[in-house]
Amino acid sequence: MTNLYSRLAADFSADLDRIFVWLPDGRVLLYADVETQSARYANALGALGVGIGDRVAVQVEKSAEMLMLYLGCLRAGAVFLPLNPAYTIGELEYFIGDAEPSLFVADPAVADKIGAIGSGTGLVRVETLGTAGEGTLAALAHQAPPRFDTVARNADDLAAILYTSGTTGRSKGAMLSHDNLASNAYTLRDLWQFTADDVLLHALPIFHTHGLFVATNVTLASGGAMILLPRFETEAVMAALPRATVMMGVPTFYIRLLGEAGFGRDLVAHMRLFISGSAPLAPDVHREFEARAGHAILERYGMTETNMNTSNPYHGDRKPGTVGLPLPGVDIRIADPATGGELPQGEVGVIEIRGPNVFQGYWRQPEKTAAEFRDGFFISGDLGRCDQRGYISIVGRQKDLIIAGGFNVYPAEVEEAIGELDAVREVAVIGIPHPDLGEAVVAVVVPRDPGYNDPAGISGALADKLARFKQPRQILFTAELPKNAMGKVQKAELRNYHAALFTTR
Ligand code: MCA
Ligand code: AMP
Repeated sequence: MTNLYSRLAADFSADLDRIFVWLPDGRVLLYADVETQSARYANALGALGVGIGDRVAVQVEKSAEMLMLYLGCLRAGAVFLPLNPAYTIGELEYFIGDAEPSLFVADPAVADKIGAIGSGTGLVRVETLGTAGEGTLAALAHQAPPRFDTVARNADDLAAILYTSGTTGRSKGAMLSHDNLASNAYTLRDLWQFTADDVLLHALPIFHTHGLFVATNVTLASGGAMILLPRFETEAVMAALPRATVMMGVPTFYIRLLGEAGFGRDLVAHMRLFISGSAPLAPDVHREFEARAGHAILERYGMTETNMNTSNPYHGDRKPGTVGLPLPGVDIRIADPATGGELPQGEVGVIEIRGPNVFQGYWRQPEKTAAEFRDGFFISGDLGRCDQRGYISIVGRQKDLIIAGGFNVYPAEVEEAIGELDAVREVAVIGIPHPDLGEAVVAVVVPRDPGYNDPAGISGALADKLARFKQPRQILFTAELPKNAMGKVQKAELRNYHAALFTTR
């Protein structure tokens, strides 16, 4: 039984009258509805000619319908490929050309634009799905039969492809198998002691590992419920907290809650667990949260390519500034970045990961895949150290990456988009500490004309090229960039120089 859906259903079908999703308007979705609606989507996919192994690209706003489509894809053996709704047409062209989906599911409001992308990209078919269950795919699904025999899959067969950007070149599609997702869901369920009595406050996006796999699969694996909010809005989250038992979030969620005078012990007294990940949780935020709320946030560490790797313990010390211990069944080594040799305990090296959680490779990029593994371990690009008790701390990154509000931004991609502009001679993109987002994207530009000083001109030119979260929060101008003897831009120096750009919390 290696189809992820079959494994989840074997557990949750013990009680199909339980609630899976609470919607913001008070409506609910029962586990019985999960069975029938995912079957309808699986049948609709079949009617559209989507076969086993075909990619289904999905760029829609967060909704319970989208989750039913995800499960329908699993059941039909199709490969679910979620995309951030913030991606521009230019970005989408690349994903479509690379993944060659046989179906693209778009938000009804933007379907025309997707259709206009053209056949050159290999796009075969566009259907629509809206948050209230409207759209052509939804209509087809609602009329389709409510039963479907979930197809058998092998452990390594693909369940999903998630695109992740890279330091060089374009995004790579991380191929995740049914077994990758299942192993992680059950490990986390057991470690974090999820049960059918849990109610997860879900305010994360569902096009990434955190909101889609960690939050949703763990809830399904335990037969629990989720309060599905469209996005993180502090007021709505505060209003929903009294009905929840667990929350998962990026550090910005916790920073924003702490910014509310009304946030404190009374609101969260009944909560069982707060989990943080996707970006570093500052130790002072951890401590302030514990003092104010009476809960030690449980920080864990993961990647798109590997799902979750480490977690602070459920029982025992949740150490601020650490990402905890390797998950059961996951091997982690701290290696010499140059040689791959394992380093003595306490030394800083690159974090390398091996286990059933580690992906199947990058879609159609065997060389890139090979380059990121050694001795069977995946090279994360994160720098860390392990203490005497086995707790791992992430102390830096080998990869040139900015994490803003839990979203990853690769400077090379932003530099390329800005560097193409006529007004720009040279540009360096860096991450600067930001009180709300953790880090914020900043561009330092050397203009061709020394008198040029028009940040709005540059940001305007980026609007159609880059998703909003990748666009710089500030664009600064300078006569020259600091460089080393090899002519390489000294980003650390630039970061230090601009470190106080954003006011403190
Ligand atoms: C939104 N904007 C952003 C971000 N989010 N800009 C930079 N960084 C961001 N993260 C844009 C909006 O489009 C908006 O643009 C403007 O910034 C102001 O948005 P604001 O209202 O302040 O933000 P928000 O919409 O409230 O969003 C902030 C957020 C959100 C709640 C932190 O970014 C979020 O939900 N992040 C979670 C990301 C996540 O799930 N990552 C997991 C990746 P305009 O003003 O033009 O409209 S999975 C992963 O990393 C691994 C596997 C793991 O370990 O989990
Ligand atoms: P992505 O591949 O987009 O899913 O992002 C994964 C990256 O997020 C990791 O390689 C880390 O750099 C970072 N990350 C995830 N969780 C944490 C955490 N708890 N602390 C620090 N960095 C994290």
